[in-house]
Amino acid sequence: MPQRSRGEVPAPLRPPNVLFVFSDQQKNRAWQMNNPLISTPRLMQLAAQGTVVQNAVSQTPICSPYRAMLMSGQYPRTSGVLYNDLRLPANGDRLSEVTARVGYRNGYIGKWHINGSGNAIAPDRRHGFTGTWKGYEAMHNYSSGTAWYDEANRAVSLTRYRNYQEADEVVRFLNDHAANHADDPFFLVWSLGPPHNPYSDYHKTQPSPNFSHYRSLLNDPVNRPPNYAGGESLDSVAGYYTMCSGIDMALGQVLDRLDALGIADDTIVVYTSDHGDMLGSYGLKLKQKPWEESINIPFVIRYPGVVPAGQVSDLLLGSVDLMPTLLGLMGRASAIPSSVQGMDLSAALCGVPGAPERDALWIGVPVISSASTASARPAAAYTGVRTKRHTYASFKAGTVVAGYGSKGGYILHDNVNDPWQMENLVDKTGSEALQANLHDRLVAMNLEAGESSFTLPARPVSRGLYIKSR
Ligand SMILES: [Ca+2]
Repeated sequence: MPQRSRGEVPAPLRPPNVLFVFSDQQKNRAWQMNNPLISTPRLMQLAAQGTVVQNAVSQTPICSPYRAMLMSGQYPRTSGVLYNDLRLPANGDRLSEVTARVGYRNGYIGKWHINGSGNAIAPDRRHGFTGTWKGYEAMHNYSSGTAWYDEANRAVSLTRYRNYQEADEVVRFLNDHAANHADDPFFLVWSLGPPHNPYSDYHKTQPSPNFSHYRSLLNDPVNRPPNYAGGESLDSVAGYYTMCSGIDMALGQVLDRLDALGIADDTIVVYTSDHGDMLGSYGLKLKQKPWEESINIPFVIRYPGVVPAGQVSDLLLGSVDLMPTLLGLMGRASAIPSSVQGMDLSAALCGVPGAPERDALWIGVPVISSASTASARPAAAYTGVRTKRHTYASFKAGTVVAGYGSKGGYILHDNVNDPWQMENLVDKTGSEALQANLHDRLVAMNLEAGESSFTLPARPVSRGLYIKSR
């Protein structure tokens, strides 16, 4: 038997196709595995056939920074995309440029949001997606108006609910692959708009169970998240759940086509999201916050015969790790550019004994733009670390947050003993050694992420910024 070095994924006999699917603003607690009330049977099926990573983290949980990290493998300070509506600079080494270099046919369908502005993205701003392109920068119209701009930047109208119209395009791409390009592997990204607000736009999704079912369930407080405290209406929560079920139906259409074409075994399918949504937890809205509802995202991967089926993994997987990990799974680790700062975790995903893993991830929104602040109050700049067990974060001293003053502060949560993060352990008796250790790690990880100038409060204060100690 040939010897392999530690942590190496066996080279595939033929390069696998990659279908990378991500929704917008879907927290990890918004699918059936982590909330049995939310019906997502097709994602459950994918999970049974693949591996679920429960510690997938959106390190900078807002659109443009996540998408820049996906495409660059770099921290926001390095790529320059620190907040929304900043343009990811071209450098020739973005994920899709590398996949093209190693022989993949690229395609992109859906929301882009790393161009800075304008919904018609110029071809030289597509970072190597030179083939199929049904893209737009940022729109959250789901049932009428423009669907996307095509390869020649012609506007195409929505004729059905966005998910399903996009699924038709994915199917068209897959059919074309099977008919005309079966010998060339593809790298197709499908970037869905839902379940991003407006949550009232659920009504055209027509999934089952539907809005009325979820709204009725939520009348009973036992069916609400334990940390739900208002701030986002139950109608919005029900609309959000409905959108998650609607995505699942569209995903099912695509998974069925992979089966029908006989290419499911040759195709890596990833399902994830760009970040979550507080959705009323602690009374907060939206994202850009260090709590699980904001940073912990679904991550399901199916790669038959390579990634174990039916596994639930506690691997820590960050946004900067996506690009090197995908290239590793393609058997193209040697093509990972030196500009990439993330880790290739493909061997760990494949269950290779002794494969390298992370024991901590940097998290942070080091800069809040004025536009972002307006749409996501209260929001405050922070940096932190997320380990498998703990979340520790520092809000920037002097950051002005509506209703919370300008003191800055720290949070420390034990996500095993307190999964809903109800208790802030900062400065609690018995937390001293843990807190000191995590603080040292935060200082080190801020250095790694290029945030060493982030202003940390002199020492942890006794009250968290949002959650008062009990
Ligand atoms: Ca987003």
